[in-house]
Amino acid sequence: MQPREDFLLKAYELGIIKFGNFILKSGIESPFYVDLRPLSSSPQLLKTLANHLLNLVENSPYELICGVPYAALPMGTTMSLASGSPLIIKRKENKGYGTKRMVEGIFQSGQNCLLVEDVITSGQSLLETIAEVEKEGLIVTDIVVVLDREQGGIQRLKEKGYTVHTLFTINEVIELLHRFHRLDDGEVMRIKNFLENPPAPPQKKRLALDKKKIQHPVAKMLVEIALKKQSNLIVSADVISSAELLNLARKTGDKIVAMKLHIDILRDFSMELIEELKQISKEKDFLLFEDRKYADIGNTQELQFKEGIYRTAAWADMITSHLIAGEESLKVFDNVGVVGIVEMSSKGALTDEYYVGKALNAANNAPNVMGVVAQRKVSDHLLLFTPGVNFSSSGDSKGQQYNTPAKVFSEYHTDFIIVGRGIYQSAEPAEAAEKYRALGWEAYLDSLKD
Ligand code: 5BU
Repeated sequence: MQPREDFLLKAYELGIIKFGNFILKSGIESPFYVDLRPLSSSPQLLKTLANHLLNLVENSPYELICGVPYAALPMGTTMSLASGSPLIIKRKENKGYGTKRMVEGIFQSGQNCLLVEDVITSGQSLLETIAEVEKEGLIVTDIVVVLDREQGGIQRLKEKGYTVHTLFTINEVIELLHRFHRLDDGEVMRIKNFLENPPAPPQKKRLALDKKKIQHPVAKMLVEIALKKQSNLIVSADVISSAELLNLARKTGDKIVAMKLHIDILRDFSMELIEELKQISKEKDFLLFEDRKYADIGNTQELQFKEGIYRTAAWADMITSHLIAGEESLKVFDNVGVVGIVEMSSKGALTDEYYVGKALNAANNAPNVMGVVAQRKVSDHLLLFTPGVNFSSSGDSKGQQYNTPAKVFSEYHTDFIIVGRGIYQSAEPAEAAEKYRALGWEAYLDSLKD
């Protein structure tokens, strides 16, 4: 018996592959289930596996090793111990607790990092990990995988130019287990049939917005409007006169879920304007969102929110607030949905990884926070708002940086796009809003397919 075969049979005895009926994460019913985590319970087998994996990559140019969490972490560690190549750790997600970066360890930009993965299916999670590792300035050329489920993942990675080394394919595992009498003919037939004709995953009936564990009443209202209007669009009405503002509200009101305001840039603010705006927002069913970006101690924020000439507390459904003053200072925003600023769109923004983690922590702890502004997916239960969206421009001369709706929905998994100049500076704001609504919604639906 070859050493690889011996390893596989021993690993099988540990329970790394089970046969029967299993519902996978995708909703597909599978006749087998693979879980390599029990390997850590046998240090000897883990060592043997690490040596097999190291043999596969002996001619690869890596300087660092990174195991994709969690199952491949012990594998990467064991490979690091056996080879002497340093290990780096990629966090599974930035949950906002603590302050850590996405990749931990000592490394320099430009170093080549070998990724280690336990099982590859569609390749999606590996692609996401690669993107994060590359974002740190590391170079990924080679990936080593213990088991390929032969569902297109390897192909996807190869198309993107990565070299993938696999220890076993699922067909090979089935054949080996059959040859060594761990599987009978009937089971092999059933599994091969499944592998050759993989069933389509059940249709996702619910939208991502629906699935978020949304608690805040204003967030619920916003999502209801979004689903009704099939729109993820918030228009940023950065105009300086009441007439322009009301005109924009009338023209775009049907297409949007909320109108975002900087009420203090108006030259002719009045409470009458607010009354008219409220009337239009009721008729056309959108929320009023004051982008005030509070950033002070609670007492001052309360005065700014409730007093002064704008009396924001009296009319805004939603407001933005920086989180820099800490969660206690957010308590003063009652009867309104707070959108916390976690990360800004402008070039050179100081909202780095460290800040994002701390800000998210504060946002998660404040019950009146309904969502956050960021340029990436940050949370499963807070709504994500992304400004800096424009079809036709890549930025302005004052630091703004733009992305297309397709990019922010597919890469950041945003919930709502915020568009200012792309709409209000257009010759036909109503048409522009419809374009951002329709193409934005399409990009959003597309992003749910992965
Ligand atoms: P634009 O015209 O689409 O660039 O307007 C973007 C709006 O979003 C504008 O009102 C900004 O104040 C707001 N904004 C932003 O652009 N980037 C950020 O990170 C935050 C807010 Br927070």
